[in-house]
Amino acid sequence: MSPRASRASAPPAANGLVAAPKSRQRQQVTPRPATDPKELVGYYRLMLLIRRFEEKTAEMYQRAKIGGYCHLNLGEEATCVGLAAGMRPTDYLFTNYREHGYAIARGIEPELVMAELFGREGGVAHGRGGSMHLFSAEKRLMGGYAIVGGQIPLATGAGLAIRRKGENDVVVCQMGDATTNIGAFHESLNLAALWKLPVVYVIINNGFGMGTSVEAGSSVAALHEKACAYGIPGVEVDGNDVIIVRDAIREAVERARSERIPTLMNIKSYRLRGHSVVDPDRYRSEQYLQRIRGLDPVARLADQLKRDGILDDEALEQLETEVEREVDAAVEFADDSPEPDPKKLFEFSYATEVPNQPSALPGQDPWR
Ligand SMILES: Cc1ncc(C[n+]2csc(CCOP(=O)(O)OP(=O)(O)O)c2C)c(N)n1
Repeated sequence: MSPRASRASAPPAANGLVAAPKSRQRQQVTPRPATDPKELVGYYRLMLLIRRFEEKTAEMYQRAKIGGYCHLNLGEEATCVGLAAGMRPTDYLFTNYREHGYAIARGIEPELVMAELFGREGGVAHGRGGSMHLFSAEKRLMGGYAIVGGQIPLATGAGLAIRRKGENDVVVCQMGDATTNIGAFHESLNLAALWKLPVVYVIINNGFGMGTSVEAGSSVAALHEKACAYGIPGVEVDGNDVIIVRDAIREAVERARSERIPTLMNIKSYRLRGHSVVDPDRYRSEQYLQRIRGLDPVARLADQLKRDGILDDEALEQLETEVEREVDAAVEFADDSPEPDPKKLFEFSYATEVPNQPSALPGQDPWR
């Protein structure tokens, strides 16, 4: 599926109401240059790393090494890698709580991510964030947000800050499909369009918000069409192909940078397991699961690499061994990393010292 873009300006219907756009203009993303085989192998390795990392995370959760909520990117690897590859390293990324893969694709060491999941001092957020709050100012990953839609106004504000400072960076704001039903989504898109903010809103549409399908939760199931309410481009993208995702993101990011036009992207993907690691996933039929397993983006890229004569079975096996070693090393690092000192619980809560910075632990008198 090629990315489809619509800049909707619907004609008034006979009753005077504005009709929803029926046929959308088909806009091919700028023809892409052939991807360098080395680059393709790099993307595959990263996708495989995310796949094995997330499988190991599920195992570590079952072993009680990880606590709290935990959501995996299994099945969404092409969106993680393609999204990161379409941005400049200096652009900002805001995500929801399903973000381990984005953090790794952004260049954060898997060991720092695993240590964060274990709640250890050596984690990327010093163990203060956990699975849903990965953060790295250095890599411009601005979090990991657990409140559905919480990242959207913040990402929009970051776009406003960039604009006011006259800087050249772009903000990418990732979210799930169900998040497009939240009020902050609409308020943010309205302001971003009105103020011409350099923000790209990226829906990773895995078809479900917990156990509710897109069709059951949204009056408009083609989610990119929600862009027409704000007069900005809405683009539908095949999220199982890393190159298609990369090129679609790149085009939207560069449009935001050079023309200050925000875009709403609807990247269609699938999650191979339940909503979180504790979800038994009873609301999806075996038939549905079989169909989406057949679309697996990691297997699809491995097949392509073999078909194009870029990697043979032996080379694929070699990559598998390397990646498994890397994931085992991440677990070892996390296991060896110390627990944070409870007395330092509030460290890293604020960027600068503020007079009313809380220092009391839960249960203690905050005014003492
Ligand atoms: C404001 C708010 N309401 C409800 C929840 C509970 N909740 C957590 S995840 C989720 C579903 C979100 O689905 P979606 O946006 O499609 O993202 P996905 O999990 O598929 O990545 C809900 C309702 C929450 N965390 N925050």
